[in-house]
Amino acid sequence: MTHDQLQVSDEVRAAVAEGRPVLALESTIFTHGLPRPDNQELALETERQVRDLGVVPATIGVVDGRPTVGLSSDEIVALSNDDDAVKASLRDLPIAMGKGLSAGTTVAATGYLASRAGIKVFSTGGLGGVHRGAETSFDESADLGTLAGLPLVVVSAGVKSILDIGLTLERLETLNLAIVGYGTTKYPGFYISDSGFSIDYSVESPAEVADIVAARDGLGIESTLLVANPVAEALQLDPKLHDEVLARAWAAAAEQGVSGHDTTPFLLDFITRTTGGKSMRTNIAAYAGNVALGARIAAAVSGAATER
Ligand code: PSU
Ligand code: MN
Repeated sequence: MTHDQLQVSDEVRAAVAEGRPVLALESTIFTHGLPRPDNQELALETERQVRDLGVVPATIGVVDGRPTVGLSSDEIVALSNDDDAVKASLRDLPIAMGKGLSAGTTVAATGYLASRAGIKVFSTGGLGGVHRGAETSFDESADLGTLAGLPLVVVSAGVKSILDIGLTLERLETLNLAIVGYGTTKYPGFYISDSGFSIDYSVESPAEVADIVAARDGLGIESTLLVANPVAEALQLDPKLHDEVLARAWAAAAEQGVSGHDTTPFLLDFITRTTGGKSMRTNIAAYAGNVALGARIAAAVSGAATER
């Protein structure tokens, strides 16, 4: 990719060059993950939140065929309201470029572009993973394989419980994707603080994450460190409601024959509509928590942090 093809905003380019903290943010969350107009509000508010923490936000997406790191507010608003914007994972990027399409970028595509621009830390809502029934459908998000080859830190509230969490954790192990819980060894299920699955390690501070990253980079290991950051219990979706709605969402997807890259948006939309906005509140809280933590980690990784 030449510099002409990858558009990096002046602000992001300068911050990366000077070693100041930058936090990458994805765009599928607002093009395909949330209904309007909350999607646009969330994306803009997230950028403000990152700036308030003294970190440069780099929202990443594709504008008229141009992969862009550091979308402007106008571009975020346009993408949020573009009916023609596609969902682009890594494999779709060259196609979107060739065809001049606009696109929301998934974690895989965002992580790739962030890395190309020299950014090391990326916050998202929920990571893609292994779908239920993957043993026959083979539906595993490209997020996993892609992050396995990128030297990033990705903060998420786990994978959404629409996925098969046990199988996802197995795949993370196979792919050498390291995972630590932030303040917990209970793996979060995005809408719920504890998915029922455990992970081996927790970390207690951004500085501890920075130490792990320094060790990884020192060894020349180029795979993402995943930081699982649970939503506060007080803000989680009621676990009983969660289980009920989830069962109905899967049934609806099967009944309507939804498959492939439509699966994640379909299930998320079903859950949002069915819980009457309760899941949305959790979604927004979880994302805000990941953004705040990602910003602190970006500061720690860049050496700009004062906290220890
Ligand atoms: N998980 C969520 N919300 C989302 C996504 C995942 O809770 O919006 C998006 C992310 O951009 C993720 C993508 O990278 O869906 C994964 O899609 P797929 O399963 O088709 O790879
Ligand atoms: Mn898929």
